[in-house]
Amino acid sequence: MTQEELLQEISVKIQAGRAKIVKELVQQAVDEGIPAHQILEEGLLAGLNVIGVKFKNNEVFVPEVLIAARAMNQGVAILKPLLAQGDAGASGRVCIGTVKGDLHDIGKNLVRIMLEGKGLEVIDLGVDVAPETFIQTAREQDCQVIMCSALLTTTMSVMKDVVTEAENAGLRDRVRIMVGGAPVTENFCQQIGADAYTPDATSAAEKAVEFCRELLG
Ligand code: B1M
Repeated sequence: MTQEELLQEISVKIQAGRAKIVKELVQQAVDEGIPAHQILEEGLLAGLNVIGVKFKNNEVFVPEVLIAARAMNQGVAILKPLLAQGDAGASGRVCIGTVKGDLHDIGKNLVRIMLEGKGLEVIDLGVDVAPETFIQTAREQDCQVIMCSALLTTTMSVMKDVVTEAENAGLRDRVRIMVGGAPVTENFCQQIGADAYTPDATSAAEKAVEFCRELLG
């Protein structure tokens, strides 16, 4: 199999939700020297995107998407140590979660991997996180950054509530609020008064490091 065929096969097995085979193929790709980010983008995420389109067109349903998502997580687990490699010299503490009403966590988990790779301390609040939980955590654990992820257009508005609650709690000058996830845009970020939108996990981690540096001096 060529490297291109191997990545294509990973995508196909993601679509079929074959977690065990995905793990084996991802390991094979790593052993063959394909860069982790390429395996992620052209293998795992490519497969999940196909499922996403089929889901939208009612060609597959929640159970198939769930199985594909599980296979995705298994593949990401193999890549995690490689994705997280890098300049782990930064310091700071952030909390991250998928906002209330939203259970999508694959993107959030990728952001977490990149944050940890930079050396930041990450408090992962999981999914379905209420605004008050973000605020309470940031206050009690002295976080420099609150990071909110949303994948549903219907849950994006919770991010505005996080900004409002941070203002009400008097935290706005010492905590930065970052937003992201497929439906989120720069424009939306500005509208709700958040501090930064980033389109992907790598840029999210870079921006979080920048905010931590700025706040910690
Ligand atoms: Co859902 N789902 N889903 N789903 N699902 C979408 C999001 C959808 C676009 C599918 C579609 O219609 N094409 C659609 C949303 C439509 C909309 O809102 N306009 C949708 C829907 C409708 C639903 C349900 C309502 C379906 C139903 O029940 N009828 C339901 C909602 C459940 C809920 O949350 N309450 C639902 C359920 C599910 C599953 C549980 C089956 C599963 C999630 C499993 C899991 O996450 N553990 C699932 C999945 C897998 C998807 C798709 C197929 C894939 C999402 C994903 O993981 N993408 C998705 C279709 C699609 O996106 N193509 C879809 C890969 C991930 C790496 O991308 O999260 O964007 P993403 O993260 C990127 C960047 O956005 C960024 O970094 C990541 C990597 O670079 N990023 C950040 C993310 N967070 C960030 C935070 C930051 C910065 C960057 O700073 C803070």
